[in-house]
Amino acid sequence: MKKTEKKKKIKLTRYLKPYWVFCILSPLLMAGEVLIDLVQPTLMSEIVNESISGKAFGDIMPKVIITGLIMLGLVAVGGLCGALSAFTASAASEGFGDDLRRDGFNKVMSLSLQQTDKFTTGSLVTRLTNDIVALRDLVMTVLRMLIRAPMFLVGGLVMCLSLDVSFGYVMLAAIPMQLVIVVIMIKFSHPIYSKVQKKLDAVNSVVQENVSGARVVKAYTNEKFEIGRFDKANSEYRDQNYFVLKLFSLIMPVMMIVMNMAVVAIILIGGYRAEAQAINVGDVMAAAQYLTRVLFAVMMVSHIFQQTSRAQASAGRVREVLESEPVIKGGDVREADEKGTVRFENVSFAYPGSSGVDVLSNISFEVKKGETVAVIGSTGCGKTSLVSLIPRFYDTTEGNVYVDGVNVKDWDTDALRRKISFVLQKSELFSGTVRDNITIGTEDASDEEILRAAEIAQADTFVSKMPNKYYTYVAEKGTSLSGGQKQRIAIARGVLRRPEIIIFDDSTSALDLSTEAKVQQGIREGLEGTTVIMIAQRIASVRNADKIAVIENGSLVAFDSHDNLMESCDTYKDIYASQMKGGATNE
Ligand code: TTP
Ligand code: MG
Repeated sequence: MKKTEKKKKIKLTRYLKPYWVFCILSPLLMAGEVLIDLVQPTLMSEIVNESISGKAFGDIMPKVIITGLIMLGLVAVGGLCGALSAFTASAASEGFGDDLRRDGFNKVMSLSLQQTDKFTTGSLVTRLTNDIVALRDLVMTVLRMLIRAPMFLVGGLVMCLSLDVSFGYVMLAAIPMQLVIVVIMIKFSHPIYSKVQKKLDAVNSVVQENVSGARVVKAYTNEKFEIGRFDKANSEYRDQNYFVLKLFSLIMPVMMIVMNMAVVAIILIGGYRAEAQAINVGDVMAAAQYLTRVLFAVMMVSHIFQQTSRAQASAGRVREVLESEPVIKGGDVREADEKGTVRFENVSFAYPGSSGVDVLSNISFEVKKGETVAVIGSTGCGKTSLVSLIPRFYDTTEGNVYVDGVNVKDWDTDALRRKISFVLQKSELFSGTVRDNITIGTEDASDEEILRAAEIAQADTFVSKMPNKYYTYVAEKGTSLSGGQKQRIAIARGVLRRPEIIIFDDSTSALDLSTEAKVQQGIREGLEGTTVIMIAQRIASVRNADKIAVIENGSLVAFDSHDNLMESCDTYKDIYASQMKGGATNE
């Protein structure tokens, strides 16, 4: 519908704006350093010329000492300028990188699930770290080199030619040679950089998957295969990077050779000219120094280009993140008259990016405030997908979902999601204490409230036995807890919010039937008035619900109470019969 919307272009240079003072100061200070540096060879030549002038030692010394002191003083001032220039450039580039990373992270947080899935976690990590570092480095280089290089180039040329115009021939030969080398380098390295970053994405993805899936890998002793997968990604990354590095390691010596040959040429020409009394020996030395500065300037330019081409690849990747607009954008409704109602109206749904196969088709039903509605159906029939539409994790392809009588597309997304607690099928815990994990989204809860929520979720029974109770540290992803313990902490988190609507996606699957019954009773008593939508596999878990939605292959085949379904719904009767046979239902 809104696919034609124009993409916002983001200029990364705007991230330099807050640091504009530093961005001006740094090159200015650098200019000071360069100017002083350009004077040094001239002062040096004066000392040399004076020393070989044949005057008496006593006559030479005062001038040598004074010039030497001036040189020293200038070096000190130049050094100070250089240091301050480096400070200011770092302040600007670090600030730039920091702001960019923060905005990038905020953007990632705002994206819809389908978008983060598409980027892949590995790539998002590389983009927010490595790519931003490349951009920060470029800012640093540009601030430090952009003024230094042309000043050295022009200043060095002028000073050198002012000593003797015939040195111009050397320049005329050496500079184009250096430039050709620079152009060759840029031409070859530029296309490689975006490939290098892509390979790094792959490396990060493998590391990420294996660290978070370490248990599976170990359980299936699949380390060899995974190490192989890593080696492949890693060596591809190395090869791409290696190519660029080889190119540079070849080019540097070539540039140095050109430079040294040019110095030799200056000394040769200068030697002849000095013999002809056309120039002083000290001036020849100064000319050689100026020449090296000119050629260094060309090398600096090549360095800037190299970093620019690397940063260009990174800039594209960072901009891609910053410019993605969340596919799911909220409306502006923040309040409604109804509370705690959910209505599906002819809803069909296919996952974005899938080949358009409907996961849900034409589903309509209504949940009233305070009702408990269960959703049952065989694995993969679309239960999780169905409830994901309520907090608008995804948009329907047809039909509409209404919460509190308002279309979820019109709700402000935060306001909508604050009404709902969603206890996910796979309990996600974060590293931190038990308390931290329960209070996600309700950070200001009191100890009393937390305890009450934990009691309802039957979590207090085991948390109170832990060494530091609610302040016990939970390892990353809750690895230090059992599956059922994790589920109960996740339920406590959902309860603590005191939502209008609470959704349990098979959240009691790891609990034994008596604990599950206690949780359900706790919720009925503790969260009175809250609408409960509960996915479950076991009839025993759902039979007390006000209504049960029976899903089969993405369609709603019945929506009624347990007793009525036992009379009228064959699918439900089949599920019941199969579970009775297995003895899963405790009558
Ligand atoms: P689910 O809605 O996840 O099915 P379910 O919750 O009923 O299954 P279970 O009891 O095992 O939890 O999936 C329905 C279909 O949608 C299934 O064919 C897989 C597909 N699917 C996607 O394509 N992308 C997704 O992100 C998810 C969650 C499911
Ligand atoms: Mg599911």
